Amino acid sequence: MLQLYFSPMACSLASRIALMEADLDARYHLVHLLTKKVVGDDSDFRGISSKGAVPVLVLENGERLTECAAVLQYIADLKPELGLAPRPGDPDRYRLQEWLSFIGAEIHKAFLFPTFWYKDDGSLAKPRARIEQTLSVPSAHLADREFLVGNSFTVADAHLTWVLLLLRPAGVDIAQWPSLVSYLARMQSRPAVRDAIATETALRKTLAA
Ligand SMILES: N[C@@H](CCC(=O)N[C@@H](CS)C(=O)NCC(=O)O)C(=O)O
Repeated sequence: MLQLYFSPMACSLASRIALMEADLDARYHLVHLLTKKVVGDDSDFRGISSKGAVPVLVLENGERLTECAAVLQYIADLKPELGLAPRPGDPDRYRLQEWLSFIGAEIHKAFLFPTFWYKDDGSLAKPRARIEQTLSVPSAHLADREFLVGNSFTVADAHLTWVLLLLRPAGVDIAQWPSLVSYLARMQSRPAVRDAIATETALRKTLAA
């Protein structure tokens, strides 16, 4: 069985959404990102991945795959008939990779990561200013489209959904991008997305308690 190392409402949420959209069984291991401990057996998460970051997907053959973009495409390719990623060779596959890279590098690492991990001693002013310009890209793209790539839900939508959910806790008002507001509502109306978020919201509360 697949196994996912995750932390509640971290970027690994996109992988959980993808697994649930694909209706794939997996064993989930909760990681405390500050202590780098796997909750339950208290083992050192760095023994699972030297990167110390989620997601880590343990494949059926025991290999471990990291990085959202790779993990998401791997999950999508387990059920190609669902179209969670355009098939290799389809020009839209590159569009999917284009979005996964943009979300991972320009939104997650350039903005969300420093906002949540570093003390705001004034150094966050630049990432904050830049996020408005960065989010205007998916906002314009989604003004007349339902999904990021093609005409159906892909793992790029799972990734962007996670990013948009974190905007409010990161102190950014999503209301300034009406197309992103309606996109997020559309994504959250999907049963798999809704259930994944509900599960991780509940787990996050447990961790905080
Ligand atoms: N480039 C990685 C970034 C993964 C990442 O930063 N994950 C965060 C959670 S959203 C994490 O585990 N951070 C802990 C750390 O870096 O120490 C990816 O796209 O998967």
